[in-house]
Amino acid sequence: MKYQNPVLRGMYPDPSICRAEDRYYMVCSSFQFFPGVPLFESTDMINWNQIGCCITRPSQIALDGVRSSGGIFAPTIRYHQGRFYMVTTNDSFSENFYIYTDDIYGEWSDPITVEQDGIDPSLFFEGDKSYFISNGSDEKGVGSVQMCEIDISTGKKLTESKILWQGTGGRFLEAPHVYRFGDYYYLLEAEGGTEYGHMVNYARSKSIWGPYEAYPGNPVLTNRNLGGYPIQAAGHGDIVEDAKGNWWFAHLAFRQIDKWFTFHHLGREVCVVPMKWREDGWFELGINGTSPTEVELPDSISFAPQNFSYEKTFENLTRKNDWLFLRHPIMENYAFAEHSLKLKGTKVTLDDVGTPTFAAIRQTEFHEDIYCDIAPGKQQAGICFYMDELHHYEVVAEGGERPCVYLRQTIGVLSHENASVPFTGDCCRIHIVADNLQYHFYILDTDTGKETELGVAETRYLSSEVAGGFTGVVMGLFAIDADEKEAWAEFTNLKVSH
Ligand code: 6LW
Repeated sequence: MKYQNPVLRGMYPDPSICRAEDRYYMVCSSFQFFPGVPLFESTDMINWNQIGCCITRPSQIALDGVRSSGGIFAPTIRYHQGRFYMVTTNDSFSENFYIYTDDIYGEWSDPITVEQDGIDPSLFFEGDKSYFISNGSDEKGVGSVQMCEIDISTGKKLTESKILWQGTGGRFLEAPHVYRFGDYYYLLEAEGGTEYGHMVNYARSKSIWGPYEAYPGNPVLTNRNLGGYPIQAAGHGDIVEDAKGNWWFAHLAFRQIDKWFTFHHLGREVCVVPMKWREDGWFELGINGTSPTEVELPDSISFAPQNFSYEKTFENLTRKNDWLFLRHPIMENYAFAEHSLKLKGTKVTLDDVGTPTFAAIRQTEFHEDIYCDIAPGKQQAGICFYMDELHHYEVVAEGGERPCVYLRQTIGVLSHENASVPFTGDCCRIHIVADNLQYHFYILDTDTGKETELGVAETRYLSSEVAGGFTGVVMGLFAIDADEKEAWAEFTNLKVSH
């Protein structure tokens, strides 16, 4: 049977996976968004179902004033003696911490910090010992994997941090994980930067503290030589043996927008590839060391068929899993109802490193068809494709005496507004057609069915290659009110289809 990569689409970067009996769990990074660290469950490693987020309380994470792509960096999830641990970095405060839960469907603990620097922390448990691993650098600034033993009940270090391995010389050594498989400890990491040169390397040792011997076939996985291939930047990932003895590697990658358009705007996504053991105790990842768009597995490995089509509406999107907010949202400004969302704008705009009234969902496919009715009330309200505060496109509807709607595009310090189009009544219907290269924005006259184009915007200026950073595009409903009149805008009939 065949499956398609990415298995999880849209901004779900830096995956980490673990097994608890016959179920698999995955977490991803979330940066300045709240709630943080989305959490998924799977029974077959191919189909992933979101069951919540690990960070659900503002008290678990400092996000105020955190710049875009700051905040929560790569997490690791581990299951040990009936307890789940999620360890990550708040990069904006250079703080490594973990939280835990005994109920994967419930709330997670408050954070426990660990005094080891570096990013991409991981945990390894052996017997009653707990090890804390992260990237770091030596006194000359050369990237390294470092580890210490900790007391898992307090986070206190029980040993000094020691450098285990310095990788293969690629830039940005990150995503280290330590495993014990058979006689060896295996140390996996990623190098090359989370871009087109991304790759996975590993080494092994009979002692956890090393010395580690590099796999002679490194990089064990990379798409860096597949120029123009739809999936690029295969790297940063994690290994799991499933309950039937099959081995898997889940990792980040992105889809570039076209063969000769080396841009990606949907963020880093999750691919899964098989892992194969060799007789000499080394392993191989992927298909000939690459991560393809389609993987054929032997019939003995069964999984449910994938379904990539969707229709997202107010009725089926959930607060728990789907809606994202910037930093620490002021929830009194949001009224979620079964068939609508009402928003109360403040003077915080989409250009600010603050918390505008903005409820977003990830854009998960290049091609999307979007409808929404907007009643702006006495403020500005609209739909925004948001990469960061400097890169976003939005349809803005304005109420008042002369209701109108227009397209605004912000690309760095450039801001452009297309001509506005008037509408009658309180409400306008917006239609947006997204493809890999462009967004087309329309206002639709519901009486005549006639569409008037508001403008066209190019996806590439919302890409990571233009904007920088580690996030991807989200589509948000927003309200802005410079006078803070306590007015409400209402959104109804949202339909996002693919
Ligand atoms: C993450 C690092 C990386 O912590 O990007 O691909 C950083 N890798 O491992 C932010 O996602």
